Amino acid sequence: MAKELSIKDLEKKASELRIAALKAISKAGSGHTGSSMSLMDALVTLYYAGGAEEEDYVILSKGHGAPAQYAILADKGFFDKSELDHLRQAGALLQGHPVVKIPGIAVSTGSLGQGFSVAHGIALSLKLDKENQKVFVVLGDGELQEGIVWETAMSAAHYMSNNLIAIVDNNGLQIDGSCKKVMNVQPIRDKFVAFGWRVIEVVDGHDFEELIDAVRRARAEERKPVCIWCHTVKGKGVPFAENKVEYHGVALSEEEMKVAEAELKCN
Ligand SMILES: Cc1ncc(C[n+]2csc(CCOP(=O)(O)OP(=O)(O)O)c2C)c(N)n1
Ligand SMILES: [Mg+2]
Repeated sequence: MAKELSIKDLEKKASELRIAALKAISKAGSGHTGSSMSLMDALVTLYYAGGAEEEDYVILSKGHGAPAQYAILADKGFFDKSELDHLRQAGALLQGHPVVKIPGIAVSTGSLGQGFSVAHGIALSLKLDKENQKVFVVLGDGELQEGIVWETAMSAAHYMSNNLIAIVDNNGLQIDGSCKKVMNVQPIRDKFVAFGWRVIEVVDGHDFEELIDAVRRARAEERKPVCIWCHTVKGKGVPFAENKVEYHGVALSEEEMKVAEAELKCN
């Protein structure tokens, strides 16, 4: 079980990890800046305040947000922190999307939607083995446009997979525009409820108190798979990149990195 951290500690940890992820992307010269920032607080909650460190699965179905999870896994000692300096280099351990050869990564992801279905497969196998672990799986809102997401949602409700907890990183943006404009995914709550899920809304997906409470409630659900529907800000923590689709998959320049680091250190 993770050691109890105060809300202040969690905020500090998240800022440090944001800097680590941004530096790795910046050094690589490519990677998903906005996407990694928007899911960081949900991941920090799971790894540092949700008990997911040892016993549970944390699967990034939106695999392009990998730098956030890499920064956490390095901090947790799954591999050496120096690996972050080689992100996306040919032959390096840490590639742009998670792969199972990386310690701490259970499922290779990147093709949107697939991680969700594999996560449900793992949840089903845990039930068969009468294991109590939970499977947390993080999806982007644009990712919900994939058909496989709804096939998984339907089967998880059918099999009453209450050990599957989907976290939807609802930042409103996709790769090249708003989700609403590309293909509207709302109303997300109504869709999951119609498919037989319990939905827990997190109004501020960067508020640790709210996130911790949502994870606690999700863990207690006895019959249904749970969707933690988090309203987030793409690029969160880097003011000039917040809510800017232009920073979806772009590395910060050295100059931008300095500004971002100074901002994050003030938090
Ligand atoms: C099957 C598939 N189609 C397209 C892509 C290309 N792609 C990568 S990220 C992305 C946008 C994802 O948006 P969202 O799920 O909202 O994630 P965010 O970056 O906003 O967190 C797309 C279309 C992909 N990785 N997989
Ligand atoms: Mg999005």
